[in-house]
Amino acid sequence: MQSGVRSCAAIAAVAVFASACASPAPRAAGPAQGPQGWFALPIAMVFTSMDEDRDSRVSAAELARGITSAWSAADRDGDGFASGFEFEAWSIRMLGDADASPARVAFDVNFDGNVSAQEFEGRLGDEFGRLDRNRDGFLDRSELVVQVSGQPRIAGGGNRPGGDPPDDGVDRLPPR
Ligand SMILES: [Ca+2]
Ligand SMILES: [Ca+2]
Ligand SMILES: [Ca+2]
Repeated sequence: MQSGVRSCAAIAAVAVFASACASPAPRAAGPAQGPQGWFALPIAMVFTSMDEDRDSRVSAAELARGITSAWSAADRDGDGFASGFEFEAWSIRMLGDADASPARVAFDVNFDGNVSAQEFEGRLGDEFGRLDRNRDGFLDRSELVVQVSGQPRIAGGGNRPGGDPPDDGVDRLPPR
């Protein structure tokens, strides 16, 4: 069972949605039941593409080089800014959707409608730090997937009194 869960997690890191792995026998879904299982974050696809040595984790050095490469893909005309159109194209290509998280507003710190190289690097660096839960300077696959319970959300969190860590805890970690 444990290895089955692990292989589902590995698959989830590649595919965006792997809810089919979640449970061989689907429960009777109530009306409030959401998707459940293991999910890879859209940003995980960006980070895993930076894994140059294919050791299945992304180092800080790989991140630095990966950001340079990702930026040249985002700023297609090389003017130093990713315009709204350029960023949308990059988001669809790399995150899978124009509205996938992190959205452009999360990059565009000064709200001028463009994402500068500095804003791009800053946002991806912040995402890396936020996801590196064990603070070892590497992003492992286990830090790039989240488990979603499918249970209705309770405002303010804490919907799992049973003791499991929050399934979406990566969103609650403070930035470094
Ligand atoms: Ca690596
Ligand atoms: Ca900006
Ligand atoms: Ca780590």
